Amino acid sequence: MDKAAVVQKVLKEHSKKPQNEQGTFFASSNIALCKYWGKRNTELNLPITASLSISLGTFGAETSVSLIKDNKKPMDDIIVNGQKITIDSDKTFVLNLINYLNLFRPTPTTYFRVETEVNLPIGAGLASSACGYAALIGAINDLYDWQLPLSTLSLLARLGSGSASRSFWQGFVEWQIGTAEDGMDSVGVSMPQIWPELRIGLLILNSAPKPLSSRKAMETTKLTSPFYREWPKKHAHDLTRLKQAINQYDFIELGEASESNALAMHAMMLTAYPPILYTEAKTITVMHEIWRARQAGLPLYFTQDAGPNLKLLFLEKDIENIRRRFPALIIIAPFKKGVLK
Ligand code: 2P0
Repeated sequence: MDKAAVVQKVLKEHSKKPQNEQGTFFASSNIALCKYWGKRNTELNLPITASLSISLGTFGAETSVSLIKDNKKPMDDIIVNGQKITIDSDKTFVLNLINYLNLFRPTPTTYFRVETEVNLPIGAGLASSACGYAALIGAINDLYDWQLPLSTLSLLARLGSGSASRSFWQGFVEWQIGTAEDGMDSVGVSMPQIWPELRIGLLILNSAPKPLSSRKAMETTKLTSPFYREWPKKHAHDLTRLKQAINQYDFIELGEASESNALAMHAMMLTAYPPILYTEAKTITVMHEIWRARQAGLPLYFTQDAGPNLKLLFLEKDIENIRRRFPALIIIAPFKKGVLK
């Protein structure tokens, strides 16, 4: 089954006739504590393992979508943070986006104007594709007034980018593997636990776009790393630990399981061919700082995605101590509104 067949199945009773001039939607970004790394179906972005994330509140993408009426140029208008993005400026990004938009056009020759404001560095492993595709399908749903439930938006967002399936809720979200071949049950599910003391720190060490996309990197890892066959086992263990930690509000367990999961993912990448290393010298320096702080009694952990930046995990009570050590840290309280200054 391809993406178009899935979309047809999901939207069989919905028309592609715009009901609003413009559709808009905001989606928070999310950081995986137990990672998605490897697909069982690359067409539908169906994962080999489940994954579990925490949402980033006000950090994300606000997108508006409308149809271009005077169809002089046969192309979509894509504007990100006020800048027009063309195939010449970012080929992969634009082609992926056009292919996704093809699934939702009223006619094959109707084009979209997509305008997005993202308040995160794009392409630097800070999950901007997650909030990007989630906000896009949310805005398309609003344009056509489909009123789809969030779990269906999650399914449709996954066709654009896997991690986008987790971007429709606040707090902890599990993207379930599902068993259906067409992926109808591979969607995000929100967890009820609220943990007001939990803090996420974004430590941006390099905001340049990453040289290798996660999409390519996870496929290379799956196909060439001799350790990939161990990943589902290790991952299942981490996921069980993490869910238990969340249920019991056990921060040490949450930190240990998350950090270990991220390190295993990066260790595995290093054994791929060609080897993949997102970690930079600065990343390692900070890891050592975190481990030293922990040895000195500070409950501080990190996770790392497809880039050199680190996301720190800690509790509200240690905020001043951590801010002193990492003055550039952007601190997010995922269960409270707004960004902490
Ligand atoms: C995650 N990452 O769980 C993992 C950890 C990066 C590191 O999901 O090919 O952009 O579009 O489904 O979602 C990034 O991969 O990949 C990602 P596609 P995506 O957050």
